[in-house]
Amino acid sequence: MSKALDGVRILDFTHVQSGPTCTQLLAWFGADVIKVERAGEGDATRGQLRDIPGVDSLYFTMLNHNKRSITLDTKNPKGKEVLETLIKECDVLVENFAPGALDRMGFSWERIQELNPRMIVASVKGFGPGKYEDCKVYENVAQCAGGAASTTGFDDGPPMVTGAQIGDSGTGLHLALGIVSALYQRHASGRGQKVLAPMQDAVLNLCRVKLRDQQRLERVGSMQEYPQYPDSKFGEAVPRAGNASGGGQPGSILKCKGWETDPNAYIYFITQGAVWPAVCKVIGEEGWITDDAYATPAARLLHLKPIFARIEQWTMTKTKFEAMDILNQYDIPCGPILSMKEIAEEPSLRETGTIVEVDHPTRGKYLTVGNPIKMSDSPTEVTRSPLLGEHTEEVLAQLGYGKDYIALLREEKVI
Ligand code: CAO
Repeated sequence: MSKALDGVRILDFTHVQSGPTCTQLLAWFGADVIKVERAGEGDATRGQLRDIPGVDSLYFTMLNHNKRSITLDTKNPKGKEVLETLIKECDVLVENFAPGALDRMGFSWERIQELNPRMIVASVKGFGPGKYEDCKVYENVAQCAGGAASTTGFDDGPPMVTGAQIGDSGTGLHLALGIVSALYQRHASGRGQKVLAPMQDAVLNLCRVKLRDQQRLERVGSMQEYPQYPDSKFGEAVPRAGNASGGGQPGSILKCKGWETDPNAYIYFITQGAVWPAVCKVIGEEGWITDDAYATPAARLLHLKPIFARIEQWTMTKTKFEAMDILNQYDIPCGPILSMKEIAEEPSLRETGTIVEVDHPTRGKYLTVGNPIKMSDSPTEVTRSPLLGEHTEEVLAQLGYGKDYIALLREEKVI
């Protein structure tokens, strides 16, 4: 079956997480992704957080499926010449080097345009133009600079980063959308263009609701769905909201049976207005259906803490899965707090290909997250990540280099 991005060739100059997430998605949609790695070393993540000595780490393998790997010293004149050929032959160059690294290598936007005016040059950087544009950035720096950390955690605790890699993988997703849009525009314009996804901007985009709340706070002085309301004071900036829902329907994480020993025996419970009578019936507080202090969403905002404390008395009598089954009978929105162990074993995620088992020649079988985006005409088959330089000769031959020259490049450690 054909794939959405069949025929698109990506020169993948990415490393660590943000860039590789992007090019992995493009590979899953059918693009031929040629990962160019430093001769002898490769992507630093191959050797980071290793669980098996001498074997590509899960960090690397889980971010580089369905790609081909070539090694190339792009600072060597012969290596630069090979890179020029690749630029001429590919549609998109994706990179997430430190600011200025591509220019220092001799491949400015102008030079790339000279070589291939149709080339799309897509970059992840920590910051966009401005006073921080030259800074190197990793995940948590982006979470802090993009507004996520100041708005995550509890009011009486420090700023908190989240386990979801919104700085790296979140930016990679944004960049992928920019690339496919630029490919689409190229059909009409015939030209490539620069695509930039700064990590700070991508995190802020995902924190959009908190900038909404900043403006509400400035206008109104408080926000009734926040746990600070009505007892504590609000300051000048959006406070950390603990586990309160970010939307118009109050929600909280509540203990379930077994919470004393299981750190994940919790459920997220949303007291959606439409199902309030059902909530009252389930927890045995039918009087709250008509009691003026509880009957309307506005009245309930004054008592959210005692309301959730009462609901928790009920959830603590059930496991998170029992509570989920009962609450779903009444259409009450809720969700169990699933551990990574439970997710890894979840049959429905296996069936949809979101959790996939992959075989690797040196590591053996491992679990990975497959393509979370499902397309009816472009199915994804997850194949293993390449070994370092596994496709160097294959790709160079495709580019027209003969066996003797490839041997010379190897001898001179260009590849
Ligand atoms: N051949 C020869 N040299 C190569 C090469 C190759 N195939 N591939 C890379 N290099 C060189 C680069 O040209 C650069 O050289 P200069 O410093 O002389 O310009 C050098 O390798 C190091 O590249 P780097 O600065 O990008 O790598 P780093 O480990 O020092 O920094 C990171 C890593 C992530 C902090 C930085 O790349 C960065 O800020 N990237 C943008 C933001 C980003 O994507 N961050 C997310 C990373 S995931 O958490």
